[in-house]
Amino acid sequence: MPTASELKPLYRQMQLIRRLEEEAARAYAQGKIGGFLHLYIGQEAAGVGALAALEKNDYVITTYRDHGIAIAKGMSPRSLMAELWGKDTGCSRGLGGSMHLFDSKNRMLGGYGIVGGHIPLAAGVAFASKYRDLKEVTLCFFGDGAVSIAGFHEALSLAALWKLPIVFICENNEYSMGTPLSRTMSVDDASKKAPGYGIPGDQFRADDVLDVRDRIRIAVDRARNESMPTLVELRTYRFRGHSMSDPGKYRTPEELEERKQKDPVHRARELLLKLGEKEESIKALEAEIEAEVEDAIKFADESPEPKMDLLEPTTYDGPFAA
Ligand SMILES: Cc1ncc(C[n+]2csc(CCOP(=O)(O)OP(=O)(O)O)c2C)c(N)n1
Ligand SMILES: [Mg+2]
Repeated sequence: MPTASELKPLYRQMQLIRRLEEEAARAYAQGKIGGFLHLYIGQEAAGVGALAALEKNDYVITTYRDHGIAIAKGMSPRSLMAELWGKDTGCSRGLGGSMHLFDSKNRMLGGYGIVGGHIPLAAGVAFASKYRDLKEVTLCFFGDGAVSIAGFHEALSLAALWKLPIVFICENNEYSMGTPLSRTMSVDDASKKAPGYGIPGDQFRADDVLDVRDRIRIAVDRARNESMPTLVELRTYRFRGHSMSDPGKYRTPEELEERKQKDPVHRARELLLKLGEKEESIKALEAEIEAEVEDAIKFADESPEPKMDLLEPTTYDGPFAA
């Protein structure tokens, strides 16, 4: 039986991510954020649960839908929001934006816009840990759309062959932009591909954050102790459009409503109450989160723009390229 004290910090992270992104959507509509903005709303239990299975020195790498993963790996809300606002105080000095969050101190290695492009990079990170004989694990997140990309197959093939300490996590939210799963994958479950590489697979719904933590921990332990990769498919759903410019006409309002009934953040809140946490104590926690979100917005609003002289050295062979 789980306890309220183990669930509370995970609920805190999920609610913080949810509120930061709701405010980011508002800021986008106000023109404070440029470029793309892909929200993680609805998928929070996947990232928060999986990262709860990691040790501090483990690595994570993910797609452009990266805000929740960055926060769950320890990035500060100020650093995130300032990056979304394109400000100099952001995690990538305002030059990367939403899709290119990066936080080497917390071992969050991005934020990648090319579908599936980062999966071989993740295998490289895991290779480096193994080569240096360090007991570190790499978690690599990608969407269902990436399973049909060459990089996915190359990375899994080598990770399996070289027995790399990595967990591949397909966040299957049923759509690649507006294209449903049935039109992009030949099987209904990405983890069915694991036996083809000779590695273990797992598949389950990512609605319950503690369940996600416990199941991913099995794969993380396998990576750390046996240096054996695992391919996991997490079934999830995004409540917002693919990005801010997507009106979502490819799905019915009924489908969306039905999925919202399983909202992982509400579910964690209800479970907290069932486990004996008092309503007032949850409200106090939520007030604390609101203050943190407000502080991050104020910080982003008031931060300076990136300096123009960063442009050239960060594009080619300047100090950042070293
Ligand atoms: C190689 C490549 N092809 C196409 C695109 C355009 N594109 C951006 S996101 C996306 C859909 C990816 O869907 P999925 O992997 O399921 O991730 P989700 O957005 O659902 O999290 C596509 C096709 C791209 N960024 N990279
Ligand atoms: Mg998808």
